[in-house]
Amino acid sequence: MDVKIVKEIVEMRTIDEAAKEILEKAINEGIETAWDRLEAQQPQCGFGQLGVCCNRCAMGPCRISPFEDEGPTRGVCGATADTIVARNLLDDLLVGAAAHSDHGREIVEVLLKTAEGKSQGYEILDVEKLKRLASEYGIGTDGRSREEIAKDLALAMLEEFGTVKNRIQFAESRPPEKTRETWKKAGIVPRSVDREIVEAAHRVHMGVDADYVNILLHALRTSLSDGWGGSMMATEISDVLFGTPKPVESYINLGVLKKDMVNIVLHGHNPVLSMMIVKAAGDPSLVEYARSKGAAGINLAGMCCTGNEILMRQGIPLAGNMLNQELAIATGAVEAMIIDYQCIFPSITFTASCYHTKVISTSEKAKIPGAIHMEFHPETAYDTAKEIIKLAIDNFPNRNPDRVKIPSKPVKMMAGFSYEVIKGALGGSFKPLIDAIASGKIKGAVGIVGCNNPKIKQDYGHVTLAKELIKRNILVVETGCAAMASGKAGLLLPEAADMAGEGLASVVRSLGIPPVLHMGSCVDCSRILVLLADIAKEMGVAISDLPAAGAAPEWYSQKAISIGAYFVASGVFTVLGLPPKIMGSPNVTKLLTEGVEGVVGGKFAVEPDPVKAADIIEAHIEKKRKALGI
Ligand code: BF8
Repeated sequence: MDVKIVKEIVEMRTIDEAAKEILEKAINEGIETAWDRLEAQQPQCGFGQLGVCCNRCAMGPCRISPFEDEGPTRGVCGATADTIVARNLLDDLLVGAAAHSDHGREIVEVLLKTAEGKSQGYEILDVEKLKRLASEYGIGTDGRSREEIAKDLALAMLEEFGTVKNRIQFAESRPPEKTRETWKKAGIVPRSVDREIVEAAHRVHMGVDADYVNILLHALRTSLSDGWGGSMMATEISDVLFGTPKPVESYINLGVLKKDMVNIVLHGHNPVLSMMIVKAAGDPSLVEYARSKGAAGINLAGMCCTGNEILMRQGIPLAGNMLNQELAIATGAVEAMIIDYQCIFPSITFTASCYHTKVISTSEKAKIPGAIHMEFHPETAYDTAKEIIKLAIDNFPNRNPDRVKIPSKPVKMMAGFSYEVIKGALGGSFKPLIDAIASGKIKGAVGIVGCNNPKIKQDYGHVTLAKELIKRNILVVETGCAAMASGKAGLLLPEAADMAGEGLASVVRSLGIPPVLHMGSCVDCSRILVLLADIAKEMGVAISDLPAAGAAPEWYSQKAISIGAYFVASGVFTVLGLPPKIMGSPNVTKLLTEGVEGVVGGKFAVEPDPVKAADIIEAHIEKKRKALGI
């Protein structure tokens, strides 16, 4: 292809400079990526985009015409556009909530096995947090060993997935009373994690819930069981097992791969795998083995949220976010991509087949044709981790140096801003932050979260919105792929204060922190919930009263739908960069963008232009400040 045309294509697809270099290489080598497949799918189904296609029973598939007087207005069962759209949305959301929560359950199970001495290589690292959580659950700690406490805590949490307790502790003890009141009034207090998800799956069956309002209320309840349940347990117990994050410095983009080392990319979500690989990669016998194969050592790089987990706790560099996954392989420098689950393109084995890269799947839940499956179990975790790394090392001599291209400039960043670190930096109380907000130095705070989506130029939505907000003296906290986008753009550095408004800049400079704070992986959006809850409690208000908002400028995932819904259900105004598939029902759209505010205090807006999104968010923050009298 003509060099100029290739450059133009690349410029349209991403703002990540390192990704541009490799995307160019991929195009020249004929390697297909998600951007090509999106193009091949054009035009995408209009009915599907509007959410009015129903494919859940064998009388269908049915579709409702979006145009009045044109085509059927009911499916074979009689479902209207409202019913179909609401059911489809709940279906998406329950899948997202299940993904987060199943991940959470696995971590709690590892805690249980570790407490019982049945796991290999894991330990309880944050004993203080373990004790704090145990007290929250009413579990005694005095005179008891960490294992005894951990066993009781793990069992109490595992019960919250089922139907025995019918209450989720964090959803009881953590939100401000005023926020919980709104849930009680609306009848959406989550009862248990699995119960809400299973009930959601029941409700979307033909002939069950046909009332769109009722369906959407359950969607909010299901999302709360994720945010204040499954995801929060994932975060807290990951901290107990692997340590609560503290500020770390590291590097990001495809330039973190090393020419002379065995490169292993860790891709997926659960730190149970990635943290063990990190541990095993430090084993002197493996480092020696890598040298015996002609490599200078073993280089680990994170991808997607499992990358965030090992960055936050160990400072392991990040190769990039979701749309970087195929490009990492296209560098020609990756010996192994180790995956667990979620956000992993099934195409990566196809990409890998064009190079020497081996894809190693590890979860019995997530096998990919073409991958080598080496199943990971807590009981044998360390041994399996070593075996996987050995396989990567054995692959090093197969690398073809003529096909290797590694971008030269990784970007420095700072991460590790857990709830505890932020509170600690403020001197143990949120009062200084509240004072800064009251004085107007900081106008408010926004959580930018979520994914990449090839429908939006990679990282453009995230980075533009973050820059706009900090310029307007609005503090930004981030997780997931959004945080990585900011990392690549240099926003996760204290020096980025230069891009912030005067007030915000003065506050973050005095604390030595960046104006955009990396709070972790997507399940760590629960850290944002706790932060908001505690600030609201200190101010004696509901979360919905705070000058705060959420945004997901480039979301793609069903998990992001669940996150957006639990933000809204917790009282947070949330702006999406892409419309969810609901526009085929004006009633559902109106309820989610207007009516729901009167019920839970939060609502959705959709704005693809990140500058306009910043305008909307700023106006919302000003409105909330005024209502608070500041
Ligand atoms: O769980 S931000 S693309 S990696 S879904 Fe996935 Fe989205 Fe990235 Fe993290 Ni979250």
